[in-house]
Amino acid sequence: MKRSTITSLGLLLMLLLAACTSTGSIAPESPASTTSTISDSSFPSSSESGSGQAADVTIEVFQFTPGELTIQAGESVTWLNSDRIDHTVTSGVPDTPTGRFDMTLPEAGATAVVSFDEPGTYAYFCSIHPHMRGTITVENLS
Ligand SMILES: [Cu+2]
Repeated sequence: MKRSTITSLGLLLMLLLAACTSTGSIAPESPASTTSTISDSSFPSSSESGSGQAADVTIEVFQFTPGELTIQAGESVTWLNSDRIDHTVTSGVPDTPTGRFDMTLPEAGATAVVSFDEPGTYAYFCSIHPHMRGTITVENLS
């Protein structure tokens, strides 16, 4: 009776010691590996955006930049999506699209080009995020 109590006490001590050593060896490793994973994934994403595309209007952080652009008749406008989500370049305003152009730029780096031959003011927006608006003013060649 007494011997079995001693044996189970010894087993308990061994289990406690084993538990202490295993948690002690895991703890210092996990914070270090988490930190390196975060910095590894954030570095390539910031360097990817410099693709060298010649864009007239950049779509970035839910905005057309510049929001107002003036060109000469016969010139074209290139839009570049720098966000990692879909945007559209849709002619008109959200309630009344003109149907002149409606392009989806599905990812970062996607571009769309529209040429403007007729002078005038062309409003456009993003049909996914209607608060995103822009204007192209086409001036007559003189
Ligand atoms: Cu959008």
